[in-house]
Amino acid sequence: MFILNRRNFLKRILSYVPWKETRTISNLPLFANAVNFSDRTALYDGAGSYTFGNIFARAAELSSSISSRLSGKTNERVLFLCSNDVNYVITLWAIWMSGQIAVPLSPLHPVKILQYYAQDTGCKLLITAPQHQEVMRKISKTTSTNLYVIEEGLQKFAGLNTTTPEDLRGKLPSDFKENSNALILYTSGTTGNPKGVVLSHKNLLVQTNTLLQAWKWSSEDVILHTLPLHHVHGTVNALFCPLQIGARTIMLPKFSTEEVWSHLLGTNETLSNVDVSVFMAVPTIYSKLIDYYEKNLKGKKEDVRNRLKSKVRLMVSGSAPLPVPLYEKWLEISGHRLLERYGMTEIGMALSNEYDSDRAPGYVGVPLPGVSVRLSETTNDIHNTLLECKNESGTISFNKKANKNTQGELLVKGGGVFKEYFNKPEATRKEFTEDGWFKTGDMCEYVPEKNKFRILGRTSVDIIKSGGYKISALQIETVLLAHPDIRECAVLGIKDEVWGEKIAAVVVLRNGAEVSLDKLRDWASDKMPKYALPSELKVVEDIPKNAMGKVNKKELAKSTF
Ligand code: MCA
Ligand code: AMP
Repeated sequence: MFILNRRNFLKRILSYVPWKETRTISNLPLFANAVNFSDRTALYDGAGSYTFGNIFARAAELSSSISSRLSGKTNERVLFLCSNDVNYVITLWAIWMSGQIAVPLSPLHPVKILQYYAQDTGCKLLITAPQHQEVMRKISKTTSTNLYVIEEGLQKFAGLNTTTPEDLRGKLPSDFKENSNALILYTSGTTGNPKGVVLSHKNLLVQTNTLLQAWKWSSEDVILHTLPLHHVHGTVNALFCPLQIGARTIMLPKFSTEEVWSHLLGTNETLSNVDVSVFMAVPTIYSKLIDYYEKNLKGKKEDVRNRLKSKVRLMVSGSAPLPVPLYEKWLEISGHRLLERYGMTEIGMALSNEYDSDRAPGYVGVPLPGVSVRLSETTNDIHNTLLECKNESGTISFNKKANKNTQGELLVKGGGVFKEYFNKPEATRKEFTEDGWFKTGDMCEYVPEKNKFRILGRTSVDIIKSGGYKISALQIETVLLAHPDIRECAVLGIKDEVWGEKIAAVVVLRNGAEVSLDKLRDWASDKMPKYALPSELKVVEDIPKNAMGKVNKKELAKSTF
């Protein structure tokens, strides 16, 4: 399926024809496909607009520098920190073109976490844009890794339209293999440090092409991108899809309610002539957009609804449960039934409401094409299959008559499922059943009346989803326990209308000590990202435990908040 080698690549270039509207899904890896849309605009960011051809050409040039810095070696881990702009795409493609594995970093992460990623991946090169060089110099120093600061003006260069498809010929490394690793994204589990999820080029291609088909992308589309670029949602779903199909991306430097509304309504000062047709976000973003609408746009109710109905064709929600009231409120404002889907860093997207049929609030639909799911009764790590459902090229079938509600842990198989946790064979083994199903740790229900699945919640209370970010309660506890005044602590996810869950810390202090929430957040701010800082603090005399010495977090949440 993934058929890239030098000969095919050249063949593709030679068969280049000027762009025409297309829904053809390509099997070329993400960056190589750019030659099909060379003259088309790929991206708008705060500094300008860029064609596919120029991004490709600039990336090809950068890839040569990467190769020489790595003495021609391939398969090395290259960590890069760029803002949400064209530099990100150029750097990512350049890393891939030189045959390396890209590890995108987030400016939201403090130095300590970035250092951990550099050490854990055994990174051989750091790349950054000038605005992040101070942070990256620290990482470079402490990990003794070379740092490459891409020069100022990279954006300007990428905007120059001087490249022809012929110029692109032969830029691909000849040792590009079907199963080359492409990307490492970090994710938190219930135990230990964050793990690097290794996704191959083939995984990414399967994930991207599945969504292109299922959600009916075309090169006519324009997506408004406002998500972080170190997770699957902001990368595969919201960036790789448009890049792969030749569509355009408007990339915002960060989420802003005002900016998003201005693009959706066509009132943005610089891009008023570019109509957004696709939008993807986490439920917290929809909640914040609704809040802004209530305060600023309610008077233009009809205009807002008409505009969104006529210009936007697809609005997606995911990464966390979409509460039914939020779905309904958004429907009232925009006329759009949010398409909710379910995914995970390790598997990409697995379940999705169907583009053309009902979108049921509270449900995440059915397996995407190529995905199989199981609901399993799990006791002591023994998995008893209750129901199995697969989607083969759009045809959905069950292993038995599915005529009653069935609940179980969700297991997943498919071409998008990751290869491994980087350098952690034992952790990888633990996450799969013996017959190769990935254990998501999410409880799920099939409801025959709706003919759809819905997510019931995590099997572990120690995984918190806040603002769409997955956060390990145990990792926060480990940090807080290093505080000189904290003797004991339990970190909980407390239900919250805007954030989904808020992070709450219940602490027992050492004799005579006093700690306020603000001071605690200050102290922890160089140890964890801002979105993981507790936003509730309760000081207690004692944290109750059961006979096994374990805290019942559900009970603790009920009795404390
Ligand atoms: C920030 N604040 C918070 C939180 N985060 N308060 C409580 N809980 C939080 N989680 C506070 C800040 O301290 C600040 O307070 C104020 O809110 C604004 O902070 P800011 O950082 O500016 O927030 P924002 O820019 O409005 O961010 C909200 C956001 C962001 C856009 C929803 O959290 C976000 O980008 N989330 C998306 C995460 C994502 O992409 N997840 C996908 C992973 P003060 O003003 O007092 O300082 S999951 C995935 O990829 C799988 C595969 C999937 O299924 O998609
Ligand atoms: P992450 O590992 O950061 O990719 O987060 C994946 C987790 O997000 C899943 O295991 C689910 O718990 C949660 N998730 C993603 N999409 C949904 C959704 N539509 N409804 C409920 N939970 C979701």
